[in-house]
Amino acid sequence: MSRGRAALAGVTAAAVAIGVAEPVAVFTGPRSAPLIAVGGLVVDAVPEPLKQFAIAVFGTYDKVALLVGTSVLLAAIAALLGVLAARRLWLGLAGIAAFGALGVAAALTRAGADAYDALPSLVGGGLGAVTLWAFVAGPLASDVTSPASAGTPAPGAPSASPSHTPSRAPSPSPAPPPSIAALAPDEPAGWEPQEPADHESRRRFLRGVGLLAGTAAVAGFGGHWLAGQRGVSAARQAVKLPAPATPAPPLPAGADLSLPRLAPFVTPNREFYRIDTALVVPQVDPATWRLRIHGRVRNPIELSFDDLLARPMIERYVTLACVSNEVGGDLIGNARWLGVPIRELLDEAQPEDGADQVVGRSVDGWTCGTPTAVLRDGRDALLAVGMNGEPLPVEHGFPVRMVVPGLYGYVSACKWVTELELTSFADFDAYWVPRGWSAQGPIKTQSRIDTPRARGRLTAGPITVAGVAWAQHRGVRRVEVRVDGGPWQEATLAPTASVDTWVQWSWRWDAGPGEHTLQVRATDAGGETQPERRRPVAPDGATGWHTVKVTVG
Ligand SMILES: Nc1nc2c(c(=O)[nH]1)N[C@H]1C(S)=C(S)[C@@H](COP(=O)(O)O)O[C@H]1N2
Ligand SMILES: [Mo]
Repeated sequence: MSRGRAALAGVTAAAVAIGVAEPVAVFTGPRSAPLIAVGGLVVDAVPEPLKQFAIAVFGTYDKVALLVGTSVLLAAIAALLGVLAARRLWLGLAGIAAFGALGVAAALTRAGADAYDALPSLVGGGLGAVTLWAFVAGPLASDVTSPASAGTPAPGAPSASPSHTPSRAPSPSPAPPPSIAALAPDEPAGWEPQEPADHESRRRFLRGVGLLAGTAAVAGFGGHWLAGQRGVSAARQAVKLPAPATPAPPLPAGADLSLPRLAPFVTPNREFYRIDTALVVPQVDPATWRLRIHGRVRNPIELSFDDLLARPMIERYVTLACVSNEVGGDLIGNARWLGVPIRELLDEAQPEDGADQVVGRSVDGWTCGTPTAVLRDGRDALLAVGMNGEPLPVEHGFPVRMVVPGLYGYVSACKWVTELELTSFADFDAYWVPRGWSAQGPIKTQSRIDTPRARGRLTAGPITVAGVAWAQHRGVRRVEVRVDGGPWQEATLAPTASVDTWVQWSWRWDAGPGEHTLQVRATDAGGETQPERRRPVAPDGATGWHTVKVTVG
């Protein structure tokens, strides 16, 4: 078998393995599909600098990049396994078995996994192995010259070893001189002499590849689509949100300056940034959802979704921000959230003394650690069910998530939350802490220039410079702008909803021709001004002044 054919056989076997696993995963859940399960392991294991790189380069599309990267790597390994299998069939089969085992292990070690989650990898691995065998030593093997010949060699039979290849069945035309055969033992199939038997074998091989790859694709994409149909979007549409007992105060007139390119005061749900470690969005059925408040509490509580909806709800504008947001970045959004104050639930559960951390745990096992004191200090920390008047979008945590004003998302904003566990910071590190991020994550004061854009070309004359600034739960007192390192000039702040939301600002600039540098800085209500010093996002949020260069003509 030529090296090219062997590699193609390996890739086809891998495609069959991954493809047929998908329809099985329709029954066992999308996270048990081998590609997703192993991808999840990679997400959790990727060294932090690399993940930073991925977030920076691919933005919120880092998951697609990860899956594509994983697939390319898998294809390369599969090609290698095919070549190995052509030499020693058992080596290739052992390789497939190892990958199947990896898939099983990955599926079984995910949060909330059960024994059935092993099935997609087992079925996929099994059929992948049969495929490899069929190409190397079975009915599709290239050195079986006619269907009537020798029959089907058993796995591991001599036909799998390259030494067997030269002694192929006699052919009508003279065989190539041994010297040539010896010089080029692994020539691609297409280079071989056009003997009828060879021709026939190549056709059979290619037909096999086409048929199996096609089946794998249909099974893979079909299964994936079917699994999507089993999601919770229908259940989400059926949710009737209660009216808030305390609605959000109406937005003050002028909170939204409605300037082109300026972020709107309320971020529409479909434009709201999304950050999480989930390779497939968790589908949590509100009918079976439960929230457990447990750990170091005197009175553990368990709530159903209906229990939660029956409680008085409040509605608040809160600006959520990601610790990975670079200076000037857009991993921030402002929404009107509807939910139950976490404080009230904690009061009922009665945390023990010293239980200074509340660990929010998601269905997918992700955790965040929030100071108990922050959740009880009177701010509007919510178990949210509504976002801008709709049930939470599935990617934003349906049916229930945490929203805590003033803290970065990674320490507070648990999506698809199912547990609040009272513990202490000394006793438990949440997901991002052992990965190098600070256990405490108060949001740093920041400001951003939205218009004009960096490298913009403008006409001389009056120009409105505008953007947003935020210092959640402290509030923004002042925003200043300067041009070309000149004196700081105070911008006009638009009215805003509360200290928990960002604020829009604007400043009239009489722009003269030339290259100019615009800079912005904000001061919070406590009088603290953003430091000039640039710090990276890790471990607890970036600092520095957003700086934009423009050309005025
Ligand atoms: N279950 C779960 N919740 C999570 C995360 C996650 O990875 N998994 N990421 C957090 C982070 S880092 C941020 S910034 C916010 C983002 O919320 P959003 O995607 O709704 O904007 O969710 C938080 N909640
Ligand atoms: Mo984040």
